[in-house]
Amino acid sequence: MFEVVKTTPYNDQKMGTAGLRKKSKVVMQQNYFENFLQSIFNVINPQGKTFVVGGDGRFYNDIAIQKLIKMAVANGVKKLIIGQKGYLSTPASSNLILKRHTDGAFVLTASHNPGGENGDFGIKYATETGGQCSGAVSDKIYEQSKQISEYKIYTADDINLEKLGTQKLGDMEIEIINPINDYVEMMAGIFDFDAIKKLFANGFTVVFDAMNAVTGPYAIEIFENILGAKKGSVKNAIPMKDFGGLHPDPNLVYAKELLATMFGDNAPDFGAANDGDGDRNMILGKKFFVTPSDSLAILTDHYNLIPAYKNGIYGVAKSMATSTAVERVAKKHNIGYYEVPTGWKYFVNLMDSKRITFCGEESFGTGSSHIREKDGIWAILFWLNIIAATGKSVEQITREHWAKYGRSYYMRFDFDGIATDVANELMKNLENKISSLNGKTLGSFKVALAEVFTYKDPVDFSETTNGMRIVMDDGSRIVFRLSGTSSSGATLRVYLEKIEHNNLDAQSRDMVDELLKIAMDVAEIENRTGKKEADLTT
Ligand code: VG1
Ligand code: CO
Repeated sequence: MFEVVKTTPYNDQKMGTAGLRKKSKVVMQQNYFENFLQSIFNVINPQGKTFVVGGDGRFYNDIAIQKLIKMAVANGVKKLIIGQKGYLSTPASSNLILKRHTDGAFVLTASHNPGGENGDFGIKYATETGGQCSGAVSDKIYEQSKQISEYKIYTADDINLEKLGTQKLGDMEIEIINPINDYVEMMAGIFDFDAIKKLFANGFTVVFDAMNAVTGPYAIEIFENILGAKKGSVKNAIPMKDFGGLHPDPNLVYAKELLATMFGDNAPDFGAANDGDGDRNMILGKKFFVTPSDSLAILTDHYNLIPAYKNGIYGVAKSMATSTAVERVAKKHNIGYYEVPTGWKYFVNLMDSKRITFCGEESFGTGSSHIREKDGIWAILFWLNIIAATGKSVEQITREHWAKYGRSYYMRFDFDGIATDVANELMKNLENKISSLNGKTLGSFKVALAEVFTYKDPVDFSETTNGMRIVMDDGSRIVFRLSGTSSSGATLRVYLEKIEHNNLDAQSRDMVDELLKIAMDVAEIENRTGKKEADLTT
């Protein structure tokens, strides 16, 4: 039965850096999910269209997917392609959009944010490009959500998401697919699986932490079943609604178990982790951590070792906040180089117009034009492929990179839970004075460029401002921006980079210390937030 249900707007359904992200309890409010989905439908007109649907398995995924199915029927959607049990990693969903030529996807995830009834829930909406919708589209959806008065739904029993194959609900087709197969096939088409198999056969050891989120089943299939890593190499492999209480963010703070293993006695040769929805990655060697910014630079430098890229790559792009390590690699290889605002959606036009092949962000995101999202397992396979081809360790590869290109000491400091108006005031104040810093001496640095970062997309010419940067005349940098993924309050991110060509073996914290003091001072952080130091350092 088709129903039109009256509703009233929530006024907080504005998408951030990557979709809508809220506390689970907020999304559980009456009609909250329905309002948001209908707002999307009202903007995109889903009549006759096909969408991919999945999620990272977190709390409320199952409920939201059933609602989505019934609303899709009522809104005239032609077909939904759904991952079995409702599972799909973000990269797997992007692959399906492109491979099956669908009109987009809905991925139910709050990505690296904790899950559960007291955690976060989220929705990423992607278009036929394979990437998340543009800022212009999400603005329209937000406007819709503020005036929504009804939504359409089809009343029926819940759909069985276990049963593979095609079924019908009303006039809509529902195809339940294995969420892993297409993704595995794509990876096998990019990397030298035989070389990696040999590596494992020769005793190379690895530990992968899926953090009880969506990539466990993908990792078991790829690393253990296909490539032959020892059984049990994949840890926390079963997706859980609350991620077993873990915060599924693969970094030095939250991937505690993995770090203990990799920095302990008898550490395996290689360690890695992904986030909740499988688009982020952390790379570790024996007692050794690779910063995501370095990882992007190193992968780019070694493109010729990978079957899919060995004939040459287009350029490379990074988010502005990411370190400039990859810029030096781009120069050396004489390929295009772009700096975009934070958020993967800004890479999409660059990939579609063949300006770039690789891209990455400091926030543990790396990827290529094989899809239009960052891809955690892709990055890990890339590293394994380099190791298999060179016979070198993670540490050796990274140290050789520093020796050749110099080292960007890099750290990010997050100041969490700031009242929104305090954070906005802080940024406003900084904006007002930022250009006056040009040419000034700050401590032992001289400012070469201080500005609000504005990006003009070379394809659609849209302009986006995102944070501020102070670049010193030795290339060192301070970047300030507010997070667009926190589910409550504001988070100020301060990114610091110090470039060294000779001093390659120092502690990052020591190397960025002076920049941190300058940043605290210039932005009046303590004064305005009461915080003497960051809540989280990655
Ligand atoms: C953060 C990261 C950004 C990333 C985004 C989504 O955004 O900084 O680099 O693209 O999360 O990642 P913000 O606005 O909070 O800094 V994911 O893994 O949540 O899709
Ligand atoms: Co993610």
